[in-house]
Amino acid sequence: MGNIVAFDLGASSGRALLGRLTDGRIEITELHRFSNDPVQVGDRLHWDILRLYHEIKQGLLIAKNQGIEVNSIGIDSWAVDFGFIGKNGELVGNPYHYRDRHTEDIMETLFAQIPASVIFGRTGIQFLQFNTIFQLFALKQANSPWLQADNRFLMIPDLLRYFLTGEMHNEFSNATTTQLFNPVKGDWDAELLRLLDFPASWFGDVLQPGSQAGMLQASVCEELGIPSIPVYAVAEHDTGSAVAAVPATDRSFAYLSCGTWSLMGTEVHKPVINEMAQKLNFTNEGGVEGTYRLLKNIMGLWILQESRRVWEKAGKSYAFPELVQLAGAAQPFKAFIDPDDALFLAPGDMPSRITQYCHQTGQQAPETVGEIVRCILESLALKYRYVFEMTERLSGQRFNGLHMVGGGIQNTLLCQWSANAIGKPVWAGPSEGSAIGNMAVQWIAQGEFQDIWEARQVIRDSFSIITYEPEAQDLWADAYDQFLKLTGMTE
Ligand code: ADP
Ligand code: LRH
Repeated sequence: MGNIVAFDLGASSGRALLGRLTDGRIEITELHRFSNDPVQVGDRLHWDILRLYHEIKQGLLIAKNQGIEVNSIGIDSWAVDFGFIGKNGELVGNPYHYRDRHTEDIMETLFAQIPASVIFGRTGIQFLQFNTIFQLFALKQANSPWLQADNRFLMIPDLLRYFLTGEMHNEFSNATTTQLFNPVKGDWDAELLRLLDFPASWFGDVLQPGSQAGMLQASVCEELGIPSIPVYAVAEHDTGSAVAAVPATDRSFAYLSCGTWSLMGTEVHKPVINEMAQKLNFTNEGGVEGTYRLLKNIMGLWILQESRRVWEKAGKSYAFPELVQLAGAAQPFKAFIDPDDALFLAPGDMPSRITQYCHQTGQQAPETVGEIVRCILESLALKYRYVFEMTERLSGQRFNGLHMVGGGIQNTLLCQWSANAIGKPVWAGPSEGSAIGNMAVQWIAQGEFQDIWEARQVIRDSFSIITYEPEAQDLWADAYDQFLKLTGMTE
């Protein structure tokens, strides 16, 4: 099938990539890239959903103006966030950002009503304060006018797809991240909805990745001057798409999807829902072809993004490569943070929070920009080792290396340090994992690939994968001991 377009919306930026299959190779061309800027209104934090919709239409327009006839599209985005569609078919309110503070401290309140073990047992999803379940609970506690029984719940890509097609569907991979979906039953968890007093009528049919989810509606075609084309439900959770694009050869593999977040884990065929998974706070997110992602969230390059934003506000702009270079020149292992400390979740002044963390843990805080970036990157690499070993323990597998995909692999220092920290090779690529996984699912649906493993083979043949062999392992092993001690983590 000629030209397909993947719209991949990350928490920091969105892009429209054109994909073509030529002689058994994938060729991608960037049509459009745009920043994704959260909008603070009063003390609430929102996504700019209409701007994102506008940028999607811009992507389609750019394709048209380049004379490209697009045959199908798919949209993926970050997980957990949502909006409601009212009885009149219109969006009710502007979706909140998962970093909005309305779910701070709410987990315990909900656990007083429904024990954590019951929620985990029914969903297999890790506890993160911003999961949809907690966001909806917070809205309910605040008597939000969004929560009319006849409104329809749609997640971000569901919403954008609805704007394009006029059809309302919930997509599976993203639905699992709500922590309201039962992977064993394969449907929304009726019992949890009952216990929470969430009307089942909010939730619709759940489409598997690869289902056709409608056609561009007439008003969109008219506005853009393009013919109607199919819109596919892909793995609409960006991490689901990223993992679909991991160019693994071995069926047992470990991955790290490295962007705003770092998502590390392995692919399994049955959700792992047991005491150990709950204790280690691992998740089982739905993927393509009946797979699950047994993984753990790590705060990721968010801390670096926010530091950069703070420096920029203070009049000092740094490009990412410049920050990497400054880190490379700074003193190694000067200070460590646990990137997943609650201090680093909300937007704000990360350099000051790192100082606060260091003082609380009896360390000398990093001072220069290079030292701060080095502290963030080294701490991330060390946290990767921690989670890599947990993944091995929980899945009962041993991995001979780590696949890294996502924009973060452009940070070659982070890739090298990750290899050093885990003491195994890192295979980095492709950097546009989510968009490529989005395309792969469209091509499978269209019969171009037999299954995800054939797609992975073609991805491997089409993109350069860089191998980072571990170096300086003694130094990194010592640093790991220090890291565990100073951050209070136990093995
Ligand atoms: P998301 O999809 O979550 O918005 P991306 O996958 O686009 O995130 O990755 C963004 C991250 O990649 C940035 O936070 C930055 O740390 C890193 N990055 C992007 N470009 C570069 C670069 N040229 N050099 C080093 N790091 C980069
Ligand atoms: C990464 C991601 C991640 C979720 C978070 C909200 O973009 O989708 O998998 O936990 O955003």
